[in-house]
This record gives sequence, C-alpha cells and structure tokens, in this order.
Amino acid sequence: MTKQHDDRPDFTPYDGPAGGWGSMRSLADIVPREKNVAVTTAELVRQNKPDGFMCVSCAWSKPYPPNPAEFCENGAKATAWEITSQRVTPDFFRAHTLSELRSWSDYRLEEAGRLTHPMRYDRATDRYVVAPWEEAFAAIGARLKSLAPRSVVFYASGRASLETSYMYQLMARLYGNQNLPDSSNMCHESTSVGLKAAIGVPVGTTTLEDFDHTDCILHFGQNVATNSPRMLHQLRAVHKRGAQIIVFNPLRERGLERFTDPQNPIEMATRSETPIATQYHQVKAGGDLAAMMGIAKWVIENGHVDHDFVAAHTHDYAAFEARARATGWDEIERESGLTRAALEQAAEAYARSKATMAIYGMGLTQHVKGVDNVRMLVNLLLLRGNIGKPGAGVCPVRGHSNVQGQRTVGITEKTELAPVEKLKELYGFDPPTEKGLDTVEACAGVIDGTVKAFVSLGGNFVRAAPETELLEEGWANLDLSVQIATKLNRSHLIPAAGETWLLPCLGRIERDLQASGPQRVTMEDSTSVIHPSLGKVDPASPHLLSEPAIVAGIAKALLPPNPAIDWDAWVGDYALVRDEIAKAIPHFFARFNERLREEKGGFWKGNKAAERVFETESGKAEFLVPEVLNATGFTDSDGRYRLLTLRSNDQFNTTIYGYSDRFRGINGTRQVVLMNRDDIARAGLTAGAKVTLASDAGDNHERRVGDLIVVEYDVPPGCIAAYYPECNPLIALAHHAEESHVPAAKSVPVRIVA
Ligand SMILES: Nc1nc2c(c(=O)[nH]1)N[C@H]1C(S)=C(S)[C@@H](COP(=O)(O)OP(=O)(O)OC[C@H]3O[C@@H](n4cnc5c(=O)[nH]c(N)nc54)[C@H](O)[C@@H]3O)O[C@H]1N2
Ligand SMILES: Nc1nc2c(c(=O)[nH]1)N[C@H]1C(S)=C(S)[C@@H](COP(=O)(O)OP(=O)(O)OC[C@H]3O[C@@H](n4cnc5c(=O)[nH]c(N)nc54)[C@H](O)[C@@H]3O)O[C@H]1N2
Ligand SMILES: [Mo]
Repeated sequence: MTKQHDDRPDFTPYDGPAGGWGSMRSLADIVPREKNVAVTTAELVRQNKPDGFMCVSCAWSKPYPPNPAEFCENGAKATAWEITSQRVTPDFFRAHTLSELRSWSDYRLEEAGRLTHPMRYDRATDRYVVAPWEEAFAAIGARLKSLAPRSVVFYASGRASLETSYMYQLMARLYGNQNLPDSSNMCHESTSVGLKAAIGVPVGTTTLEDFDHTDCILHFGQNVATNSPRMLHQLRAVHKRGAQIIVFNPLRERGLERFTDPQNPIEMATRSETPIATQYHQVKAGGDLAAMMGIAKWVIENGHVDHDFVAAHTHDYAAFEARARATGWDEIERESGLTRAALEQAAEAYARSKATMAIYGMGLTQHVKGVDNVRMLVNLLLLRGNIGKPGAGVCPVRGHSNVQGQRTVGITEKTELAPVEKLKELYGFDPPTEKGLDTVEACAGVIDGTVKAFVSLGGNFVRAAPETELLEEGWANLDLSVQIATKLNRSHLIPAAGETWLLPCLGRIERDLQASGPQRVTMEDSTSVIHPSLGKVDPASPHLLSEPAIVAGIAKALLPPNPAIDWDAWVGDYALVRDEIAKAIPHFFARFNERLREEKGGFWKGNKAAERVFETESGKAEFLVPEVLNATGFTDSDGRYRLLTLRSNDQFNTTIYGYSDRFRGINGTRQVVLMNRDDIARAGLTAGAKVTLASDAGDNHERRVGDLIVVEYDVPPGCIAAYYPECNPLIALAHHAEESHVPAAKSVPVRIVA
C-alpha cells in the first residue's frame, strides 16, 4: 500500500526492479483514490496513440506504430490525477479562506480536485468568489492596458499545446513585450543555449530509431524510471543487444540498474529483470565536467580521436586537445570523486563504440556551469564523430510534455529564437526586439517591484522558482496576478495587492468542442516529433474554457482589432491556428494540417545538426574549452555541503501524488535529507535526527528549511539530497547557470544546523 503523509515514515531500501509488480501496486493505489476508475482505465489505452491523447506527464518520444500499451506508471498517475472526480467548487472557497489554504500542503491542495469556475479574489472576505468570464477578461484587459508592457510577465509552464502557445506569444508581442519565460528557463535552457552554440540547434539530434543502432549510451543525470519511464523500453532493448550503457549519477537510481516490463506478462510472471547500466559511476554532484574531461583525455592520449570528422566538421579542437592533455589526473579525480581507473574503463568502452548516444537531464543542466556541462558532453561526442550518423547524437530528455514545442512556436524571451520577421509580415506590426525577462529576471522584477503583473499559463511559479520567501513577499505587491490552471496550488494563494484571477481551463484529456466541432491540439516531444492529441473525456465542469479560448478572451480585451487576426475564428477551429504556425515557421511546419492527416503518428520536424549542417558562428561544430572542472560555482569548505534537490517517484514537479518514493525506499514523508554514513558521523548526527538546512550562499540573507529527518543513504561524501519543491527556499536567486540562468538546483551550497 502506498504510504500517505499521515502514516509513520519508513525508510527501507527497495530491492525490487523498476517497473514490475511495484509499479502495478502503485497504480492500484492511486487510480481508485481519484475515484474515476472506469474512465481512467479506458483512457490509459488511448494514451500516446495516433487517435488518442498525448500523455500529460513527460515529453519522452512516442513510437509509431505505437506499442499496444504505450503508457507507464507515472503517466497513468498523471492521467488519473487530471481526470479525477474530485472538484474544487465555489462551495470549497466559501469554506476556506486563502490564509487557511496557505497552511495546506502541496499534496492536499491539488488533491482537492479540479477547479470548476472562474474566480476573482475578494479581499474583504479573503476568499475566491465566482465571476463571469466576460468580467474577468474585461478587468484583465483594462488592468494590463494601464500598465507599461515591460512591467508585465507572461509565464508558460510547458504543457499548453502548440496552438495555445502560438496565440499566447503573439498576444504578448502585440501587447509590446517578449517577457515570455517558460518552465524551460528552470530546466533545459542550458540545453537551448549550450547546444545552439555548439551545434547550431537548440534541441537534441536523436530520434527513437537511433536506439536500434547505437552501441553505447553515455547517460548523465537523468532519473529514467521516475521521470521518463517509457524510455526504459528503449534502454532495455539496447542492453539486450549487448550495447554499453554507462551511467553517471551521484545516486544509484534503481531504474538505471534494472527493470521488469510491467506490460510483459512473461517477465511479470517469472519476476525476471533486465539490467540497464553496464557501468555505474557515482560522480559527485557538480563533478561531471571533470569526469568528462577524464574520458576525453584518455580518448585523446590513446589515439582514439576521429581526426577526419574533427577536421571536416569541427572548430577549436586544438585548444581543447591542449587543455585535455594539460589537465592532471589528480584534479580530475578530486573534482569528479571518481578514480582514474573507473574513468578509463568508461573511456575504453566509449572508444570501442562505433555509434554513441549521450542522454542527459537535470543532473547536467541545473548547475552554475550547466551550459559548460552540456557543451562538454558535446565535446565528447565530437571527438569520435558521434553526431549525424545512425545510432549517435545528443539526447536531452525534456520535462513537460510540450516544453520543447512552446519554444519552437515563439514562447521565448530571446528575439533570435522567435520568428519575429514573419510575425511582422503576417500581422503588420513591429514585434519588440528588446530581450524579454527570463525566469530569474522575472523573479528579480517581482522582488524589486519592477514587475507589476504576472500572467501564468499553467504551472506553479512561486513554488517552482528559487528564493521562495522574497518571491512570495514581492508577489503580494503585484497589481495583477492571472492564473490559468486546472488545479489549485500555492501560486494561486498569494493574492496580488491589486487584482487576482483564477481561471480554470480544460485539460488535454478532455473533449474540446468548438464551433467547427471537436478540436485536436498538437505538441512536440523530446525528439522533435510533432503529435496530434484528441481529448474525449467529459470536461470537469461546464464552466471551463479551453486554453486557446482564454488566451483569445484576454487578447480581445487587451489589443486593438487587427485585420489579420480573427481570434474568434481561431478558437472556433484550431486548424486555422496551425495554418498560421505553418506560415510563421515554414521550415518546420509547412503543410502542417496536411502532414497531420498524412502521417498519423506525427511527423519529425527535422534537425540540421543531425545532417551535419552546423549553423554556428564558424559554420562548424564548436569545441568548448572549459575554464574550470567544478560545475557548482562555489568552493568546498568545512561544513558546507552540495545539496541536490530531487523529484520523488510520486510527484510531477510541484504536484505531489503521494508520499512514496518507492525506488529510494523513502515512504510516508518528504521531509528528509539523504546523507552519506561518514558525513552523518562527522557532523555528530545520527540517522533519524531532525535537522535544519541553511543556505550558505555567502550573501548574508538567511534562508532555512527545517524539520528534515536525516536518512543514511548512498550519496558521495560532501553531497546531500532532499526534495524539490520543499527545499526551494534555500536557493538564492543569484545561484544560477551562468549563460542560461537555470537555477542551480543540483548543487546548492548549504550548512546543517542541528
Ligand atoms: N513522474 C515525473 N515525471 C517527470 C517529472 C516529475 O516531476 N515526475 N518532471 C518532468 C520535468 S519538468 C523534467 S525537467 C524531467 C526531470 O527529470 P530528470 O532530468 O531526471 O530530473 P531530476 O529528477 O531532477 O534529477 C535527475 C537526476 O540527476 C541526478 N543528479 C543530481 N545532481 C547530479 C550531478 O551533478 N551530476 C549527475 N550526473 N547527476 C546528478 C539525480 O540523482 C537524479 O537521478 O522529468 C519530467 N518528468
Ligand atoms: N529545487 C528545484 N526546483 C525546480 C526543479 C528542480 O529540479 N529542483 N525543477 C525545475 C523544473 S525542471 C521545472 S519544469 C519547473 C516546473 O515548474 P511549473 O511548470 O511552473 O510547475 P508544475 O508543478 O509543473 O505546475 C503544476 C500546475 O500546473 C497546472 N496545470 C496542470 N495541467 C495544466 C493544464 O493542462 N493547463 C494549465 N493551464 N495548467 C495546468 C496545475 O494547476 C498544477 O498545479 O520547476 C523547476 N524548479
Ligand atoms: Mo522541467
């Protein structure tokens, strides 16, 4: 039985595989709790199918033709969570003030169910009260018109469709800003910046087919069994073919060790398991640059560089080679926490491989040197010509199901990534060219008062972002907060000084009926495949509007009429929005609607780097010479730890499904800090003790998180781990990746106070 938070905490190491019966039991717990069992089961079968809906959980690629059951434990939880029969009605808000709701846990807030009515915050009673949609749009439009466009932020959380996202960025640019941060700014922005500079594209180069041809995978900082479980099918197949899977992760994550396919009756009946990793290296948090330098050094010094590829396709190799030769093994060992022998073993396997893929996640991107991490991984691939051939390439594993697609259609604060020339031509206006605010800059603006209004297309910004305490204080001074959401969360409970609107929308699994009939939407997965998605479940409430309808409602109240834009017609038929996308971004979306009809499983939008066309400054793939090998951005000192913030197997970002982190054996609580046995002793603590963590950012601002139970765990010395979002109050806003501004959530400097 899955533990709930009121149960007694229990820390028993898990010895089962990923997947398997544990995964089935976890589902058997959560699906009935959401009390929509018949609907959920039918919907699970439609998940990630050409005529079904795209899973609302992760962005991992969907095969075509699909597997009979292309869903996983965590995708099923996300589905059950969204189509729950629980409702947050006007009665709910009559019963609870916002002050009271602020004392609720993230779990309890979302567990209350789906939002049903558009609401306005009423300060006199400290409650949300029902308000008609027309009143909401008129008030929001009027308030935004009274503000300077540069003081308004339009955030997006990565789930909304390509159609909604295109309309949203267009509204912001017509209004006069590109303050369009997106969850990507807290996530894979290090990828967008790093890969763009290195190989000329901001996204990965591989597709699912590459898994059939690869003979080595370098796997850095990604927790597959929890965050992209469907990828276990590909990894297992790779392992069964006898290929190498070399993992670098400070934690021994179960899903990277072994897997039982819950959809395979024989494996389930015989309880057989497939190992995943062929080598597992417990690198220090922030030690990957050093580990990768060790591999590169061995490859170079032992004559395994593909000099033909390097000469034909890359730039700045000589400087990188000199740096690798000059770097000593003592520095590499110290900074990575790994032995020379272990790194040579990884390097030998890599050198033997004819086609290597590099897969990675937040373990690389969320560091002060996050962009260098990404570029160093590309260095490794370039050394042996591993870009632009079958079975090879770089594979960032994206987070939200359409986060990559939102960037593709213009939700970006960076002018060079948006189709501004086309927007100008199509809609006859001068799109803003002043760089917009990213997540870190938006937080800074809320804190210093220069941001006056915050519009959120999904997400839970206050909880997901760093510097929680100051952010919440600043939030309360806003003139306007607009929250477009499916479920209640902390960001909805900090009312602005001016107006606060809570606007409930349809989820992707629900039927979206408009003037021209039921609507499909589209999204882009981690490997740049564009998929259609059709919701069929009855909407959670008759008062919900679709996301395109909400964006159009605000846009019409805010903007002067434009003869080239008929917002109502677009809402009536999303195919018209796709025609606009095809015109604005023809190199990816030409014949968008036709291709959706012709290629039922979706279509690959293409990738120049995968054809060895590198649209970089030099026209070649760029080697990066890293300045330092420590990715944390701070020096180690006595009593200072590197805190890595983790997701459990029972959450989707700030959405907490329950209190069971099965693979890590942590059950019944999230208030833990995982520590190495020697570190516990050195600090004079014992397992089970309660401690407070304090930030050690050196800026004299006090940041603390208390009541954390010390759990003995296999983490490298000097590294400790605890959960996100509980630990976000410890992250200083200034502690972020240098070029990409991704908060450095995987190595936060902290001290332990008893
Ligand atoms: N079920 C579920 N699925 C999800 C999500 C979810 O919360 N729940 N979130 C979605 C989103 S938005 C995203 S971005 C992805 C996130 O998916 P991941 O990229 O897997 O992110 P995390 O779980 O934060 O941590 C990644 C891994 O990095 C390791 N790590 C930490 N520090 C380091 C380091 O310095 N070096 C190395 N090599 N490894 C390190 C951690 O031990 C952990 O195993 O998943 C998406 N999918
Ligand atoms: N310390 C630390 N901080 C982190 C991270 C970390 O690893 N460590 N990870 C970062 C990462 S990778 C990310 S992506 C961010 C996540 O940041 P966000 O994307 O802002 O947060 P989520 O928790 O995914 O947002 C959940 C809310 O989205 C709303 N929602 C769900 N579905 C829909 C929908 O279909 N439409 C609309 N309009 N709303 C919907 C619901 O109201 C729900 O409460 O957090 C970042 N913060
Ligand atoms: Mo993410």
